[in-house]
Amino acid sequence: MTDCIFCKIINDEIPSRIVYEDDDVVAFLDLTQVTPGHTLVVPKTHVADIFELDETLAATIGSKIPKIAHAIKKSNPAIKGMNIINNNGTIAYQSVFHSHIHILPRYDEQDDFS
Ligand code: DGP
Repeated sequence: MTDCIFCKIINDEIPSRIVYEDDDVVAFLDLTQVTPGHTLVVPKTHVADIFELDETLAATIGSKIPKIAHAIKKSNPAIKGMNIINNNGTIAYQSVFHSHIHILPRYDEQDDFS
């Protein structure tokens, strides 16, 4: 899709910090970095949200999450856990309408990212 920001990242038309890529998905650092290492896993096929995702593509994306999560955790020993989140629809805080999974590393409570 021509004015989709994530399609532009996938097509290398705008820069991103890619942490993983294969034939099906690309994973890159979220611009806003809610916590350090905040990563988005994005299918290379444009689908807006969970309601456009078929079972095959959903299974493909899901199958990539553990190895990407492991790679992120391995990159920083301070990571203690992760939230894995998928927002669907404006009401659910989706702001980019190309389906994606957030991987949010979590650290000790006392860690200060300000
Ligand atoms: P959501 O609100 O669930 O649709 O998440 C969209 C995320 O996409 C949000 O956390 C910010 C991120 N984002 C938006 N534009 C860009 C961009 O141009 N580059 C990168 N790396 N992330 C972006």
